[in-house]
Amino acid sequence: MARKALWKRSDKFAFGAWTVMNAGGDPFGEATRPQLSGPDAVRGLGERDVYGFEFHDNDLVPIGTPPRRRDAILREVRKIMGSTGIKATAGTTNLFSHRVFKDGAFTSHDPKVRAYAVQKAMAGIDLAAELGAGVYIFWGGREGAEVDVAKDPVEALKRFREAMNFLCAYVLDQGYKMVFSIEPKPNEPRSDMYLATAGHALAFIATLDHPDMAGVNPELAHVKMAGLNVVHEVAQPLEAGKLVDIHLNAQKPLRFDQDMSFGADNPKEALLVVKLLSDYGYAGTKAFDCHPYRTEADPWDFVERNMTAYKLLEAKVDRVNSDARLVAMLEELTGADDAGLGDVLLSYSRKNAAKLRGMKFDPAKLAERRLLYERIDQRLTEILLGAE
Ligand SMILES: [Mn+2]
Repeated sequence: MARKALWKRSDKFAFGAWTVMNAGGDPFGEATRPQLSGPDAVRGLGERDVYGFEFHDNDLVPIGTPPRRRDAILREVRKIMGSTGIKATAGTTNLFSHRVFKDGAFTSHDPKVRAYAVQKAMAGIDLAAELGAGVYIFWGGREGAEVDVAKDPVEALKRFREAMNFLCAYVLDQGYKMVFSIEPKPNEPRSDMYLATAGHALAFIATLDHPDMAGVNPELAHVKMAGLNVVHEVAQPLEAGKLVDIHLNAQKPLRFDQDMSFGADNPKEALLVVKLLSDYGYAGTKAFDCHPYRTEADPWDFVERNMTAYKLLEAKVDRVNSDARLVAMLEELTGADDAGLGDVLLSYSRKNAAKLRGMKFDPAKLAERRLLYERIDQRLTEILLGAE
């Protein structure tokens, strides 16, 4: 791109190493561009002033790599981190590619597969700690079922919890400064997956031995695959103080996992996600988890467009928040008169209940208040389209 870069490292953008290592293969076709190595992926991102990279254990260290080779790869990655300034921001375990996980990892029927999965996650956590990553992601790619009669979902969730509890205790015992993050997804590659949305993940986290050690990294495309609202998907963990990372991308609703670039499908929705993160001062990394179109020869236009889209949307958020017409309409909408209510709705007490019981309301009159949703939505559209 000829345009001057709009982003800086201080924006805290991150990419999954796997996003640029994606060589364009899909279930119907072979790779369409050269396969980058893990270190080359990290280098390319670092050279483009990306703040951080996320990685699966096997993005850097393929399964079966001898220990000496592992250490050599790690030295190379550390050297690239030193020379480009890029940080390792999140690690994760690949518990889905190898056929051993064809029926799940933490939720497999086979205790040996479950034990292998936990062992692999321990090694991945060690790797992440060695590179200084403060977040460790759990995306249960194979934790699900096609045949529910053959896999008790209650038992599966118990097994999932056992694994998470074991690994939380491992992190504490090692003294690593690391939080866990669950990445929900409703389906694909399994027909149905456990922990389908941020709400599912939050409820599950509350049942862990160390709920304070775990949060959520919602992915916009994942919830969109279920036809749900991406802004709400991000808002719930944010409100719960559990948004530890976010995976930004785009997706047409109710389709296969398209993993398109941020803003590529629905710019208004993307704008509202940026507004949410910005209005509430989200301070974590903003990671892109998507991949270049299969028609691309290399991943670098893709990397630049994602960060550019975020920064342009961020500038629009400033416009939205300072637009006098929009601000006035929103104030009218949200500033209903509460005279006479006092603190009656703030907290329950017998006194407040008695007071509320005695209040007189005129629902017909209340219903007359104008709600300028058409005008507000249109004003947002105008700002997005660059109208005066
Ligand atoms: Mn993701």
